[in-house]
Amino acid sequence: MSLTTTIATWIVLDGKAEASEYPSVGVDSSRPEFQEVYWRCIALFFLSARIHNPGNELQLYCNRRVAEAAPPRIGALLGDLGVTEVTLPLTHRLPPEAASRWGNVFYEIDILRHFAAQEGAPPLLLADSDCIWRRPFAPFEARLQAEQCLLYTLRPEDQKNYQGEVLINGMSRRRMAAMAEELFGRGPDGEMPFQGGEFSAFTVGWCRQALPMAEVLWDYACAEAEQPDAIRTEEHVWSIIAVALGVRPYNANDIVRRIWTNYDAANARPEDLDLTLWHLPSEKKFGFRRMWHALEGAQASPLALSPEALNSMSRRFMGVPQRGPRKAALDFAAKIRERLGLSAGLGRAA
Ligand SMILES: [Mn+2]
Repeated sequence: MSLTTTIATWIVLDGKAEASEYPSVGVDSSRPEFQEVYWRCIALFFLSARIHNPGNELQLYCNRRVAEAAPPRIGALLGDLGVTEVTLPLTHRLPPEAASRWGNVFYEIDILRHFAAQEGAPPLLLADSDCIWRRPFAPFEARLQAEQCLLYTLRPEDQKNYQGEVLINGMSRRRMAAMAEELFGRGPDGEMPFQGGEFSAFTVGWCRQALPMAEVLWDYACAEAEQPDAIRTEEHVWSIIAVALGVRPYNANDIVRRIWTNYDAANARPEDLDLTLWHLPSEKKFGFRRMWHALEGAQASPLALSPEALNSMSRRFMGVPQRGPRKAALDFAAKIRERLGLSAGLGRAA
């Protein structure tokens, strides 16, 4: 079996009862408009993954069948790209009162469990769907084999409120360090590194060590759901496990970066052009939407794009390292339309 890494992302399609809020997308994750935002990201994630990584297996984890859940053109594209579908129910969901935001991010534990059971599988690279591939992963295969797990560690300047006592999405780094030490006997050497949940790559062997730890942490997340300073997101789980298993901090930071391209917090920079993967949380409803529509409306098949042509599109549509005046105007107009749409909707309801 080939040892070439499988490139994967995931989507959980919430029903009405499980809906929760995702700050950069919207208030109700069960609505089709909300889910289409993610489907467009998935389309561009896999298109860019395929164009830059023609030999890698591509995998989509989803709690429903793609054929019945995806917009038809995106479902068809995934087929053309050779994306393998893994239908996997979400079994790790915090109770709604504990998770008004990001209610389904512990799906990654379901994915770990599924992957750990694969005999002799090649490594798995699991990324958020709001990521765009810019280069092949091949140069990092040897590092992944050597280190067994690669993670993206947020630098203090990339993360607001980085100090020990401050809660990062609901949990302090001090508490993460304490849990690693108390539960697994190994804390951080110095500062507690905070791992971004948007990127992880690991071997089956590493995953089999991590999975029972993730299950223990999941039990704590449930037991402490009503408590302040406790596990709330997959990032907390990744951060604790990484320390406990001695993953070298920052070992994927030359591969991927969380790039903010919106008005108040923009941090894109020229060096981002050297990265392999861009994580673009603020482009879900802007760059991803427009780039997908541009490709969908084009005569030629998007699969025929060269890596260079694709990169020049993603650079322009995502505004990295700089947002051009046309994108700035379109983003602004889209924001205004969204506000108007929202208030019109409220007006009808009232
Ligand atoms: Mn993301």
